[in-house]
Amino acid sequence: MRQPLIAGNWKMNGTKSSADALLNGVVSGSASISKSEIAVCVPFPLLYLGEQLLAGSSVRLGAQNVCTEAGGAYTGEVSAAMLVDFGCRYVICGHSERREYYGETDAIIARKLAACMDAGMTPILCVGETLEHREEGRTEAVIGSQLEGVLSEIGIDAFDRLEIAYEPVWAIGTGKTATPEQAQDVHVFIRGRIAAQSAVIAEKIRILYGGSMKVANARELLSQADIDGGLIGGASLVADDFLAICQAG
Ligand code: 3PY
Repeated sequence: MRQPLIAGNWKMNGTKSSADALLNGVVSGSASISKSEIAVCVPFPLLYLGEQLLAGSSVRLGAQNVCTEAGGAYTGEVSAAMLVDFGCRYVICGHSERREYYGETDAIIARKLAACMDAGMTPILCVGETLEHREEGRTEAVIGSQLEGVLSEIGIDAFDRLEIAYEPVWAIGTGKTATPEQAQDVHVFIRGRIAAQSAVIAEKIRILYGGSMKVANARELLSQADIDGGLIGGASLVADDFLAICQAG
């Protein structure tokens, strides 16, 4: 059995005071939730606060990006070792917003995955198709190629140490959500791609759904056999909503 992972992706939101309230709310509500593993991926400047406030709770801390390089003259970047130093367990890699706005390719994403794993963290690899891809019937081709693009760099064994999030780009920040059946179909496809190389890893790996998962649709999405959790955008910024999704996991 794969324990569901519900990870909040705060994106570029939060101040010290709003984060303080949100983290405290999540920590106190999490005490009564044992079904799901819970994580919050906060912006870099809030990591220190996250480390302090999550200490002693079961809520894990995560980041939303990492540098491909280990250290040195890379102005503005943050290394995997720095994230470990701040208590990070998870790092979101290859979110569609980073692929689209910051030109992250599969090769760059593969190096970020490797940097996280070398430092002992668990990356969450995001894959997903645009509306255009879906309408052209290219969903599986696009996701297959995103998976292949990293598999060819890091190898199948590395998939034992990461999580995958299927995030249809057309459902991100749009309020649209894939139907449970649409999401389940893609999750089955992803698991099948991994099973073609390792049945053992395919059975173990958690595949989360992301893309406007909210209280109203979480239970139905999370009840699908191959949906092993969620990567939660906007709803992770409201403690009660995020906790209700964790409860549904
Ligand atoms: C969303 O739900 O909008 C996300 O992008 C989650 O990562």
